[in-house]
Amino acid sequence: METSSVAAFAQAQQVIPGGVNSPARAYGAVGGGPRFIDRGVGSHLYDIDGREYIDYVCSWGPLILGHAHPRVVSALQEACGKGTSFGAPTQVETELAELIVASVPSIDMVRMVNSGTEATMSAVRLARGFTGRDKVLKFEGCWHGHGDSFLIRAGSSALTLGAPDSPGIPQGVADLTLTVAYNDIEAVRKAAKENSAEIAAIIVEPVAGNMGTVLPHDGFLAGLRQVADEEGIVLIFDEVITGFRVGLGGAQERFGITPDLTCLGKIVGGGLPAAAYGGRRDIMENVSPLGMKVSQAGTLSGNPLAMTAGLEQLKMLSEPGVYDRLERISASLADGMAENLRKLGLDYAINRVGGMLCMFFTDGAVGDFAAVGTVDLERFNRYFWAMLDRGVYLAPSQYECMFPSLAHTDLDIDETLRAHFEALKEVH
Ligand code: KE4
Repeated sequence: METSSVAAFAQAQQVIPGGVNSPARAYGAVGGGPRFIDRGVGSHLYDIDGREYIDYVCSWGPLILGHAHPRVVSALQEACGKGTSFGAPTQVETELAELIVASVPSIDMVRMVNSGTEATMSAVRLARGFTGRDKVLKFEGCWHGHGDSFLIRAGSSALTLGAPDSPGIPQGVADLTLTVAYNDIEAVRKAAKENSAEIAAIIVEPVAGNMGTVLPHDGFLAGLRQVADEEGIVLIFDEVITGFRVGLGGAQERFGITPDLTCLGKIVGGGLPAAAYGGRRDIMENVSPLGMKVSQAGTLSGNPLAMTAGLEQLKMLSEPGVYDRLERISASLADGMAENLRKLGLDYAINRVGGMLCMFFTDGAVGDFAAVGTVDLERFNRYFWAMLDRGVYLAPSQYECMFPSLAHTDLDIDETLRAHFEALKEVH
């Protein structure tokens, strides 16, 4: 079999739609084709042609400790020898649940699932069951996975009416999803009044990570909390990205706002398929088999391997000084990028919270989806390839984040900043 990624991609496309098991990996946004990866070690990836990269995708967030961390690998090796899945409770599930409850301020009880999509779908179903209401309010530019209720964009109507964002989504589902501008608390208040007593949940990324990195404006999250309290709406923080990324307690701890439910994913599985939803005990005690018995189930939910990897990773993240180190690594990267922009006379925005950041190919501040819409995608795409050719592995989209890990060294940062400067010069 040819070893080139080109040949591997052609072969994969014969039997897998687009040759990938998640569309973003197909490089559709940036053109060309993906590099097939052979292995990852620490902060580096190696493709099947032996090329080495400094990795800022880190599997789209999960590998906050870097690839193949020795403690995670050895814990998994031991767990594998005891069997990979039983479909019966194991104590490692309880251990991980207890650590999540101890780490995330708003979580009294938590249910493990297999993906962030499952977590958000389940949290919304639970909010609908708990409130007896049908509508969900979400925000432009936020991604909550591929559940039907989320694949809705703000329709052509003035503000909020939903329109399917994918074939296969019934209009009836779209009619139940309201979408407003991120950071526009007045739009939220207006939608809540216009749909009074009909909204089950507000779901939000407390720091948006799917339109690049966009921070909540002062008062936005507190405003959501106030509207939810006034209107009897369940406030769901989708912390699939921010959970354990912007701090051990996630964005809710960093910004001091307590949601009713929280969705976790990525980091919580230590690189294996695991996610979770949890929150207020009086709500969670309605998840089947308890209370109202809101249905949710899964053959591999809480499987021992993912629990083992997630537990080992979260134990290491719980050690003193870890987030100070991640802050130092991430700040040195962002500050160096900003210095490069200054040297080149460029006024691009760099948004960062903890270990998630994004540089936008547009001048001036980027605080909402509309501002993100002004980026120069063609120039980003050329920059993406200029960085890849210099051994820096970024997400193939302007609408994703850079995720430094605790494995990134000062040398990695220096080499990244050198590539960044050269790549910016090349595309301007
Ligand atoms: P998954 O189903 O992909 O595990 O999680 C869905 C999800 C939910 N919520 C947020 C805030 C998310 O960012 C995601 C998934 N993130 C994308 C890209 N940022 C994963 C990459 C992909 O789709 O391949």
